[in-house]
Amino acid sequence: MNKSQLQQRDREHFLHPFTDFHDLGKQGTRVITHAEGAYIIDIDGHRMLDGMSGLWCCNLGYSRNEIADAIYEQLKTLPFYNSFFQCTTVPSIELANALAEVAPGDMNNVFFTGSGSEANDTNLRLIRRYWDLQQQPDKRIIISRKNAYHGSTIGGASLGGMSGMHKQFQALDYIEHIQQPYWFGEGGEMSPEEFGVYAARCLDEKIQQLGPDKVAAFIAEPIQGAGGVIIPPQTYWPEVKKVLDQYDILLVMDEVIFGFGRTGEWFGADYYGMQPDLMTFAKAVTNGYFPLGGTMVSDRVAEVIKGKGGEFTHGYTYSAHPAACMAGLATINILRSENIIENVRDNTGPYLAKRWAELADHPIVGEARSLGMVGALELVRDKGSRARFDDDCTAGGVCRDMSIKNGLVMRATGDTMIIAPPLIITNQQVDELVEKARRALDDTAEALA
Ligand code: PXG
Repeated sequence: MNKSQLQQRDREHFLHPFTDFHDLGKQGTRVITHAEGAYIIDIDGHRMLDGMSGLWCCNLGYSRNEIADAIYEQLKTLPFYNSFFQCTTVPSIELANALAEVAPGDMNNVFFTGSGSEANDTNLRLIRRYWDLQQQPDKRIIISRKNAYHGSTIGGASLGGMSGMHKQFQALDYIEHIQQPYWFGEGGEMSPEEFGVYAARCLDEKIQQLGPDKVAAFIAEPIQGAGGVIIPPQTYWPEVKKVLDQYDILLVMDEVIFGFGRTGEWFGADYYGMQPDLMTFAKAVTNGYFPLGGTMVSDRVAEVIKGKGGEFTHGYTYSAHPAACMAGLATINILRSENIIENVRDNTGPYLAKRWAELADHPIVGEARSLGMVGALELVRDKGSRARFDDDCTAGGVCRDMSIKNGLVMRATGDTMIIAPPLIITNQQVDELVEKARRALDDTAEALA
Protein backbone atom coordinates (compact mmCIF):
# COMPACT_ATOMS: atom_id res chain seq x y z
CA MET A 1 0.00 0.00 0.00
CA ASN A 2 1.29 3.45 -0.80
CA LYS A 3 1.31 6.40 1.55
CA SER A 4 -1.97 7.95 0.52
CA GLN A 5 -3.78 4.61 0.69
CA LEU A 6 -2.44 4.09 4.20
CA GLN A 7 -3.47 7.59 5.22
CA GLN A 8 -6.91 6.99 3.82
CA ARG A 9 -7.31 3.76 5.80
CA ASP A 10 -5.95 5.50 8.88
CA ARG A 11 -8.49 8.31 8.54
CA GLU A 12 -11.38 5.90 8.09
CA HIS A 13 -10.86 3.67 11.11
CA PHE A 14 -8.25 4.87 13.55
CA LEU A 15 -9.15 7.30 16.34
CA HIS A 16 -5.78 8.64 17.50
CA PRO A 17 -4.99 9.70 21.08
CA PHE A 18 -5.01 13.42 21.97
CA THR A 19 -5.97 14.32 18.43
CA ASP A 20 -8.41 16.65 16.71
CA PHE A 21 -9.99 13.95 14.56
CA HIS A 22 -11.35 16.45 12.08
CA ASP A 23 -8.00 18.19 11.55
CA LEU A 24 -6.09 14.94 11.30
CA GLY A 25 -8.50 13.76 8.62
CA LYS A 26 -7.69 16.84 6.58
CA GLN A 27 -3.92 16.82 7.04
CA GLY A 28 -3.13 13.12 6.91
CA THR A 29 -0.81 11.31 9.27
CA ARG A 30 2.95 10.87 9.13
CA VAL A 31 3.58 7.17 8.67
CA ILE A 32 6.66 6.08 10.60
CA THR A 33 8.04 2.84 9.26
CA HIS A 34 11.52 2.25 10.70
CA ALA A 35 13.82 3.27 13.47
CA GLU A 36 17.48 2.74 14.29
CA GLY A 37 19.62 4.05 17.12
CA ALA A 38 18.40 7.57 17.83
CA TYR A 39 16.63 8.02 14.47
CA ILE A 40 13.17 7.37 13.07
CA ILE A 41 12.38 7.06 9.37
CA ASP A 42 9.04 7.74 7.72
CA ILE A 43 7.41 6.18 4.69
CA ASP A 44 8.99 8.81 2.41
CA GLY A 45 12.43 7.81 3.66
CA HIS A 46 12.75 11.05 5.65
CA ARG A 47 15.18 10.35 8.49
CA MET A 48 14.76 12.30 11.72
CA LEU A 49 16.81 12.51 14.88
CA ASP A 50 14.25 11.52 17.49
CA GLY A 51 14.48 14.29 20.04
CA MET A 52 11.55 12.78 21.99
CA SER A 53 12.66 9.16 22.51
CA GLY A 54 9.40 7.98 20.96
CA LEU A 55 7.18 9.45 23.65
CA TRP A 56 9.72 9.83 26.46
CA CYS A 57 10.24 6.07 26.53
CA CYS A 58 12.95 4.77 24.21
CA ASN A 59 15.81 5.92 26.44
CA LEU A 60 18.16 3.37 24.87
CA GLY A 61 17.04 4.19 21.35
CA TYR A 62 15.60 1.76 18.85
CA SER A 63 18.25 -0.83 18.14
CA ARG A 64 18.41 -2.92 21.29
CA ASN A 65 17.82 -6.44 20.08
CA GLU A 66 18.62 -7.79 23.55
CA ILE A 67 15.26 -6.42 24.68
CA ALA A 68 13.40 -7.74 21.64
CA ASP A 69 15.03 -11.15 22.07
CA ALA A 70 14.17 -11.29 25.77
CA ILE A 71 10.52 -10.62 24.93
CA TYR A 72 10.47 -13.18 22.13
CA GLU A 73 12.10 -15.90 24.20
CA GLN A 74 9.59 -15.30 26.99
CA LEU A 75 6.67 -15.37 24.56
CA LYS A 76 7.81 -18.80 23.43
CA THR A 77 8.32 -20.14 26.97
CA LEU A 78 5.40 -18.68 28.91
CA PRO A 79 3.61 -16.00 26.87
CA PHE A 80 1.18 -15.15 29.65
CA TYR A 81 0.25 -16.06 33.11
CA ASN A 82 -1.47 -13.95 35.72
CA SER A 83 -0.23 -13.13 39.18
CA PHE A 84 -3.60 -13.40 40.90
CA PHE A 85 -4.69 -16.37 43.06
CA GLN A 86 -1.32 -17.13 44.68
CA CYS A 87 0.42 -17.45 41.32
CA THR A 88 3.56 -15.79 40.10
CA THR A 89 6.08 -16.00 37.27
CA VAL A 90 9.87 -15.97 37.31
CA PRO A 91 10.25 -12.74 35.25
CA SER A 92 7.92 -10.83 37.55
CA ILE A 93 9.79 -11.95 40.66
CA GLU A 94 13.11 -11.04 39.06
CA LEU A 95 11.93 -7.62 37.91
CA ALA A 96 10.37 -6.77 41.28
CA ASN A 97 13.74 -7.50 42.88
CA ALA A 98 15.70 -5.55 40.27
CA LEU A 99 13.41 -2.55 40.70
CA ALA A 100 13.81 -2.67 44.47
CA GLU A 101 17.57 -2.51 43.91
CA VAL A 102 17.53 0.56 41.66
CA ALA A 103 14.69 2.50 43.31
CA PRO A 104 15.58 5.15 45.89
CA GLY A 105 15.89 4.36 49.59
CA ASP A 106 13.36 1.97 51.02
CA MET A 107 11.13 1.67 47.97
CA ASN A 108 11.35 -2.08 48.12
CA ASN A 109 7.93 -3.15 46.86
CA VAL A 110 6.24 -2.88 43.50
CA PHE A 111 2.70 -3.17 42.17
CA PHE A 112 2.75 -3.80 38.42
CA THR A 113 0.34 -2.27 35.93
CA GLY A 114 0.18 -1.91 32.16
CA SER A 115 0.74 1.84 31.98
CA GLY A 116 1.49 5.02 33.88
CA SER A 117 -2.19 5.97 34.03
CA GLU A 118 -3.10 2.64 35.58
CA ALA A 119 -0.24 3.05 38.04
CA ASN A 120 -1.62 6.39 39.20
CA ASP A 121 -5.06 4.83 39.60
CA THR A 122 -3.31 2.19 41.67
CA ASN A 123 -1.79 4.97 43.78
CA LEU A 124 -5.27 6.33 44.49
CA ARG A 125 -6.30 2.88 45.69
CA LEU A 126 -3.14 2.37 47.74
CA ILE A 127 -3.39 5.77 49.39
CA ARG A 128 -6.95 5.18 50.49
CA ARG A 129 -6.15 1.68 51.67
CA TYR A 130 -3.17 2.93 53.67
CA TRP A 131 -5.10 5.63 55.53
CA ASP A 132 -8.07 3.33 56.16
CA LEU A 133 -5.76 0.74 57.69
CA GLN A 134 -4.17 3.51 59.76
CA GLN A 135 -7.62 4.27 61.15
CA GLN A 136 -7.57 7.70 59.58
CA PRO A 137 -10.40 7.47 57.05
CA ASP A 138 -10.80 11.25 56.98
CA LYS A 139 -7.50 11.63 55.21
CA ARG A 140 -8.98 11.66 51.74
CA ILE A 141 -7.78 14.70 49.81
CA ILE A 142 -4.90 14.54 47.38
CA ILE A 143 -3.04 17.67 46.42
CA SER A 144 -1.64 17.92 42.92
CA ARG A 145 -0.52 20.82 40.73
CA LYS A 146 -1.99 22.80 37.89
CA ASN A 147 -0.68 21.72 34.49
CA ALA A 148 0.55 18.40 35.88
CA TYR A 149 0.18 15.28 33.74
CA HIS A 150 -0.59 12.02 35.48
CA GLY A 151 -2.31 10.06 32.73
CA SER A 152 -5.62 9.82 30.98
CA THR A 153 -7.78 7.37 32.89
CA ILE A 154 -10.38 9.11 35.06
CA GLY A 155 -8.06 8.81 38.05
CA GLY A 156 -4.95 9.90 36.17
CA ALA A 157 -6.69 12.80 34.46
CA SER A 158 -8.26 13.93 37.76
CA LEU A 159 -4.82 13.95 39.36
CA GLY A 160 -3.48 15.84 36.36
CA GLY A 161 -4.02 19.55 36.21
CA MET A 162 -4.52 20.15 32.52
CA SER A 163 -7.50 22.42 32.07
CA GLY A 164 -8.18 21.25 28.50
CA MET A 165 -8.61 17.71 29.78
CA HIS A 166 -10.74 18.71 32.76
CA LYS A 167 -13.22 20.37 30.40
CA GLN A 168 -14.00 17.01 28.79
CA PHE A 169 -14.82 14.78 31.77
CA GLN A 170 -16.02 14.89 35.34
CA ALA A 171 -13.02 14.82 37.64
CA LEU A 172 -12.88 13.08 41.00
CA ASP A 173 -13.89 15.53 43.69
CA TYR A 174 -11.16 14.84 46.23
CA ILE A 175 -8.23 16.25 44.29
CA GLU A 176 -7.01 19.85 44.73
CA HIS A 177 -4.55 21.64 42.46
CA ILE A 178 -1.99 24.23 43.49
CA GLN A 179 0.51 26.53 41.79
CA GLN A 180 3.09 24.84 39.55
CA PRO A 181 6.76 25.87 39.85
CA TYR A 182 6.85 27.38 36.34
CA TRP A 183 9.10 30.39 36.78
CA PHE A 184 9.35 31.53 33.14
CA GLY A 185 5.58 31.53 32.65
CA GLU A 186 4.32 32.49 36.07
CA GLY A 187 7.20 33.82 38.16
CA GLY A 188 6.47 37.47 37.41
CA GLU A 189 8.96 39.79 39.08
CA MET A 190 10.28 37.18 41.52
CA SER A 191 13.72 35.64 41.08
CA PRO A 192 13.62 31.92 40.27
CA GLU A 193 14.82 31.16 43.82
CA GLU A 194 12.10 33.30 45.41
CA PHE A 195 9.48 31.80 43.13
CA GLY A 196 10.57 28.23 43.98
CA VAL A 197 10.03 28.93 47.66
CA TYR A 198 6.73 30.66 46.92
CA ALA A 199 5.39 27.70 44.88
CA ALA A 200 6.37 25.28 47.66
CA ARG A 201 4.73 27.49 50.30
CA CYS A 202 1.51 27.21 48.27
CA LEU A 203 1.51 23.56 49.29
CA ASP A 204 1.77 24.52 52.95
CA GLU A 205 -1.01 27.06 52.54
CA LYS A 206 -3.27 24.50 50.87
CA ILE A 207 -2.60 21.88 53.56
CA GLN A 208 -3.46 24.38 56.29
CA GLN A 209 -6.56 25.53 54.47
CA LEU A 210 -7.85 21.97 54.02
CA GLY A 211 -6.65 20.76 57.42
CA PRO A 212 -3.67 18.36 57.67
CA ASP A 213 -5.96 15.65 59.07
CA LYS A 214 -7.90 15.71 55.78
CA VAL A 215 -4.93 15.54 53.42
CA ALA A 216 -3.81 12.08 52.32
CA ALA A 217 -1.05 12.77 49.82
CA PHE A 218 0.78 15.20 47.58
CA ILE A 219 1.55 13.99 44.04
CA ALA A 220 4.08 15.59 41.71
CA GLU A 221 6.37 14.91 38.81
CA PRO A 222 9.96 15.75 39.78
CA ILE A 223 10.02 17.93 36.67
CA GLN A 224 6.77 18.46 34.78
CA GLY A 225 7.25 16.67 31.47
CA ALA A 226 4.18 16.90 29.24
CA GLY A 227 3.40 20.27 30.84
CA GLY A 228 6.47 21.70 29.10
CA VAL A 229 9.65 20.42 30.77
CA ILE A 230 9.11 22.66 33.75
CA ILE A 231 12.33 22.37 35.72
CA PRO A 232 11.55 23.76 39.15
CA PRO A 233 13.89 26.36 40.64
CA GLN A 234 16.56 24.72 42.83
CA THR A 235 14.79 26.03 45.94
CA TYR A 236 11.53 24.23 45.19
CA TRP A 237 12.05 20.60 46.23
CA PRO A 238 14.02 21.38 49.42
CA GLU A 239 11.20 23.68 50.49
CA VAL A 240 8.54 21.07 49.61
CA LYS A 241 10.50 18.62 51.75
CA LYS A 242 10.42 21.06 54.66
CA VAL A 243 6.67 21.46 54.27
CA LEU A 244 5.96 17.73 54.04
CA ASP A 245 8.22 16.97 57.03
CA GLN A 246 5.83 18.93 59.22
CA TYR A 247 2.78 16.85 58.36
CA ASP A 248 1.82 13.21 58.13
CA ILE A 249 1.12 13.25 54.40
CA LEU A 250 2.29 10.76 51.76
CA LEU A 251 4.50 11.93 48.92
CA VAL A 252 3.84 10.38 45.53
CA MET A 253 6.46 11.13 42.91
CA ASP A 254 5.36 10.42 39.38
CA GLU A 255 8.52 9.26 37.62
CA VAL A 256 6.88 8.06 34.41
CA ILE A 257 9.07 10.42 32.38
CA PHE A 258 12.07 10.98 34.64
CA GLY A 259 12.59 7.44 35.86
CA PHE A 260 15.36 5.29 34.42
CA GLY A 261 18.01 7.87 33.92
CA ARG A 262 16.65 10.99 32.32
CA THR A 263 18.09 13.37 34.91
CA GLY A 264 21.43 11.55 35.00
CA GLU A 265 20.29 9.72 38.15
CA TRP A 266 18.09 6.63 38.23
CA PHE A 267 15.07 8.65 39.32
CA GLY A 268 14.17 12.31 39.66
CA ALA A 269 13.73 11.64 43.38
CA ASP A 270 17.44 10.71 43.53
CA TYR A 271 18.37 13.89 41.67
CA TYR A 272 16.41 16.06 44.09
CA GLY A 273 17.24 14.06 47.23
CA MET A 274 13.59 13.23 47.92
CA GLN A 275 12.27 10.10 49.58
CA PRO A 276 8.79 9.39 48.22
CA ASP A 277 6.28 6.98 49.74
CA LEU A 278 4.94 5.92 46.37
CA MET A 279 6.62 6.29 42.98
CA THR A 280 4.92 5.85 39.62
CA PHE A 281 6.90 4.46 36.69
CA ALA A 282 6.20 3.29 33.11
CA LYS A 283 7.60 4.12 29.66
CA ALA A 284 11.40 3.71 29.83
CA VAL A 285 11.21 0.75 32.21
CA THR A 286 10.97 -1.42 29.07
CA ASN A 287 12.59 1.14 26.77
CA GLY A 288 9.11 1.45 25.29
CA TYR A 289 9.41 -2.04 23.78
CA PHE A 290 6.45 -3.48 25.71
CA PRO A 291 3.68 -1.83 27.75
CA LEU A 292 4.51 -1.88 31.46
CA GLY A 293 4.01 0.44 34.38
CA GLY A 294 3.76 0.24 38.10
CA THR A 295 4.20 1.92 41.40
CA MET A 296 7.06 1.47 43.84
CA VAL A 297 5.92 1.35 47.44
CA SER A 298 8.10 2.35 50.37
CA ASP A 299 8.55 0.08 53.38
CA ARG A 300 6.59 2.59 55.48
CA VAL A 301 3.49 2.08 53.33
CA ALA A 302 4.16 -1.59 52.63
CA GLU A 303 4.38 -2.48 56.31
CA VAL A 304 0.83 -1.23 56.76
CA ILE A 305 -0.74 -2.73 53.66
CA LYS A 306 1.14 -6.02 53.97
CA GLY A 307 0.93 -6.22 57.75
CA LYS A 308 -2.69 -5.56 58.59
CA GLY A 309 -4.23 -8.28 56.48
CA GLY A 310 -7.29 -8.33 54.30
CA GLU A 311 -7.41 -8.41 50.53
CA PHE A 312 -6.34 -5.38 48.50
CA THR A 313 -9.13 -5.55 45.95
CA HIS A 314 -7.24 -4.17 42.98
CA GLY A 315 -5.28 -5.47 40.01
CA TYR A 316 -5.13 -5.78 36.25
CA THR A 317 -5.04 -8.79 33.95
CA TYR A 318 -1.72 -7.57 32.62
CA SER A 319 -0.19 -6.73 36.01
CA ALA A 320 3.30 -8.28 35.76
CA HIS A 321 2.92 -9.63 32.24
CA PRO A 322 5.90 -11.99 31.92
CA ALA A 323 7.07 -10.68 28.55
CA ALA A 324 6.84 -7.09 29.79
CA CYS A 325 8.87 -8.05 32.85
CA MET A 326 11.55 -9.63 30.65
CA ALA A 327 11.68 -6.39 28.67
CA GLY A 328 12.13 -4.51 31.95
CA LEU A 329 14.91 -6.81 33.10
CA ALA A 330 16.76 -6.52 29.79
CA THR A 331 16.44 -2.72 29.91
CA ILE A 332 17.72 -2.41 33.47
CA ASN A 333 20.55 -4.76 32.61
CA ILE A 334 21.69 -2.52 29.74
CA LEU A 335 21.32 0.67 31.78
CA ARG A 336 23.56 -0.87 34.42
CA SER A 337 26.14 -2.75 32.38
CA GLU A 338 26.79 0.08 29.95
CA ASN A 339 26.82 2.86 32.58
CA ILE A 340 24.27 4.73 30.48
CA ILE A 341 23.00 6.88 33.35
CA GLU A 342 26.46 7.81 34.61
CA ASN A 343 27.35 8.87 31.07
CA VAL A 344 24.37 11.23 31.00
CA ARG A 345 25.36 12.64 34.39
CA ASP A 346 29.05 13.11 33.63
CA ASN A 347 29.33 13.51 29.89
CA THR A 348 26.40 13.95 27.51
CA GLY A 349 24.13 15.78 29.99
CA PRO A 350 26.64 18.56 30.71
CA TYR A 351 27.44 18.74 26.98
CA LEU A 352 23.76 19.12 26.08
CA ALA A 353 23.43 21.79 28.78
CA LYS A 354 26.29 23.80 27.25
CA ARG A 355 25.11 23.50 23.64
CA TRP A 356 21.39 23.96 24.40
CA ALA A 357 22.09 27.13 26.40
CA GLU A 358 23.59 28.67 23.24
CA LEU A 359 20.09 28.74 21.71
CA ALA A 360 19.11 31.42 24.25
CA ASP A 361 20.78 33.97 21.97
CA HIS A 362 18.24 33.29 19.22
CA PRO A 363 15.91 36.27 18.66
CA ILE A 364 12.72 34.26 19.29
CA VAL A 365 13.97 32.31 22.34
CA GLY A 366 13.02 33.73 25.73
CA GLU A 367 14.63 30.95 27.74
CA ALA A 368 16.64 27.80 26.98
CA ARG A 369 16.70 25.39 29.92
CA SER A 370 17.87 21.82 30.26
CA LEU A 371 18.75 19.17 32.82
CA GLY A 372 20.18 15.74 32.13
CA MET A 373 18.63 14.64 28.85
CA VAL A 374 15.69 17.05 28.65
CA GLY A 375 15.45 20.57 27.39
CA ALA A 376 12.95 23.31 26.63
CA LEU A 377 12.89 26.51 24.62
CA GLU A 378 10.37 29.26 25.33
CA LEU A 379 9.32 30.93 22.08
CA VAL A 380 8.64 34.65 22.44
CA ARG A 381 7.99 37.69 20.28
CA ASP A 382 9.68 39.91 22.85
CA LYS A 383 12.45 38.65 25.09
CA GLY A 384 12.23 41.44 27.70
CA SER A 385 8.52 41.13 28.47
CA ARG A 386 8.41 37.38 27.64
CA ALA A 387 5.43 38.19 25.38
CA ARG A 388 4.29 35.32 23.14
CA PHE A 389 3.54 35.64 19.44
CA ASP A 390 -0.21 35.28 19.97
CA ASP A 391 -2.74 34.18 22.59
CA ASP A 392 -3.33 30.81 20.94
CA CYS A 393 0.36 29.86 21.08
CA THR A 394 0.56 28.91 17.42
CA ALA A 395 4.32 29.56 17.14
CA GLY A 396 5.01 26.20 18.80
CA GLY A 397 3.15 24.28 16.10
CA VAL A 398 5.02 26.19 13.38
CA CYS A 399 8.36 25.44 15.03
CA ARG A 400 7.49 21.76 15.43
CA ASP A 401 6.73 21.47 11.71
CA MET A 402 9.93 23.33 10.82
CA SER A 403 11.87 21.05 13.09
CA ILE A 404 10.50 17.92 11.46
CA LYS A 405 11.28 19.38 8.04
CA ASN A 406 14.86 19.89 9.21
CA GLY A 407 15.14 16.29 10.39
CA LEU A 408 14.55 16.65 14.13
CA VAL A 409 11.59 15.50 16.20
CA MET A 410 11.02 18.30 18.70
CA ARG A 411 7.65 18.63 20.42
CA ALA A 412 5.58 21.71 21.15
CA THR A 413 3.47 22.25 24.24
CA GLY A 414 1.93 25.59 23.48
CA ASP A 415 4.86 27.85 22.64
CA THR A 416 7.33 25.77 24.62
CA MET A 417 9.51 23.51 22.48
CA ILE A 418 10.67 20.40 24.29
CA ILE A 419 13.22 17.67 23.74
CA ALA A 420 13.97 14.42 25.55
CA PRO A 421 16.44 12.59 23.30
CA PRO A 422 17.53 9.00 23.89
CA LEU A 423 20.12 8.69 26.65
CA ILE A 424 22.43 6.92 24.21
CA ILE A 425 22.83 10.05 22.10
CA THR A 426 26.49 10.97 21.49
CA ASN A 427 27.97 14.44 21.81
CA GLN A 428 28.23 14.55 18.03
CA GLN A 429 24.48 13.85 17.82
CA VAL A 430 23.90 16.59 20.42
CA ASP A 431 25.65 18.94 17.98
CA GLU A 432 23.37 17.71 15.21
CA LEU A 433 20.32 18.21 17.43
CA VAL A 434 21.26 21.76 18.38
CA GLU A 435 22.10 22.71 14.78
CA LYS A 436 18.76 21.35 13.54
CA ALA A 437 16.90 23.09 16.36
CA ARG A 438 18.59 26.38 15.41
CA ARG A 439 17.58 25.95 11.78
CA ALA A 440 14.01 25.25 12.89
CA LEU A 441 14.07 28.45 14.97
CA ASP A 442 15.39 30.45 12.00
CA ASP A 443 12.65 29.04 9.76
CA THR A 444 10.02 29.73 12.42
CA ALA A 445 11.16 33.33 12.86
CA GLU A 446 11.00 33.81 9.11
CA ALA A 447 7.54 32.23 8.83
CA LEU A 448 6.17 34.35 11.68
CA ALA A 449 7.74 37.63 10.49
N1 PXG B 1 2.45 10.23 34.48
C1 PXG B 1 3.28 11.01 33.78
C2 PXG B 1 4.20 11.95 34.49
C3 PXG B 1 3.30 10.93 32.39
O1 PXG B 1 4.12 11.70 31.68
C4 PXG B 1 1.58 9.24 32.54
C5 PXG B 1 1.62 9.38 33.91
C6 PXG B 1 0.64 8.26 31.96
O2 PXG B 1 1.29 7.18 31.41
P1 PXG B 1 0.57 6.28 30.28
O3 PXG B 1 1.51 5.11 30.16
O4 PXG B 1 -0.74 5.86 30.81
O5 PXG B 1 0.46 7.12 29.06
C7 PXG B 1 2.44 10.01 31.75
C8 PXG B 1 2.40 9.86 30.26
C9 PXG B 1 3.12 14.15 25.96
C10 PXG B 1 2.64 12.87 26.52
O6 PXG B 1 2.43 14.69 25.10
C11 PXG B 1 3.07 12.45 27.75
C12 PXG B 1 2.59 11.25 28.27
C13 PXG B 1 1.69 10.51 27.55
C14 PXG B 1 1.26 10.94 26.30
C15 PXG B 1 1.72 12.13 25.78
O7 PXG B 1 4.17 14.65 26.38
N2 PXG B 1 2.98 10.90 29.52
